[in-house]
Amino acid sequence: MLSKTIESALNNQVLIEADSSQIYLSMASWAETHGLEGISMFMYAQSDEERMHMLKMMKFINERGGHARVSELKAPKASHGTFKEMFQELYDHEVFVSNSINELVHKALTEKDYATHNFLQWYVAEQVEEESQAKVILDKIKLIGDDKGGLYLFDRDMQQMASNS
Ligand code: OFO
Repeated sequence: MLSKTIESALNNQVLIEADSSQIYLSMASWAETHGLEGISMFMYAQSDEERMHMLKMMKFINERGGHARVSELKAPKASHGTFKEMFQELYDHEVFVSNSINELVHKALTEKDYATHNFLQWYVAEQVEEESQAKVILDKIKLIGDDKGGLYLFDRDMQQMASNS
């Protein structure tokens, strides 16, 4: 059975995952309207993944005797200066999510809720992967610089990443 404190902390994370899905959906749409097809496919896939993170957490809350809440979401920003800035925002957002998961893990331990602690390990591993993926993308972008041919290849790479994830 979840304590009220853990239930509300998990519900807060549900909101963050839902918010992440919205942010990435908005990035996908922006990229699609800028001819960045591969990047948009990648961002649509990221958005779906975040929704899956949200659903997984909702199921857990309900299974453990809590009540998973669906909250109102604020609209993410609709446009981005450049795709480089967009990927920097993606990276920063993943770091924010990792910090939030770490806080949750800490709370679960403090409350001696080992079931939740165990459940959260999946998110810890997922965040390591997502942060490192975002970092690899930023490194690639640095390599491209202003090379147009490089951007074309990068966009194709992103399409590949989207179909592998
Ligand atoms: Fe990429 O964040 Fe979910 O967990």
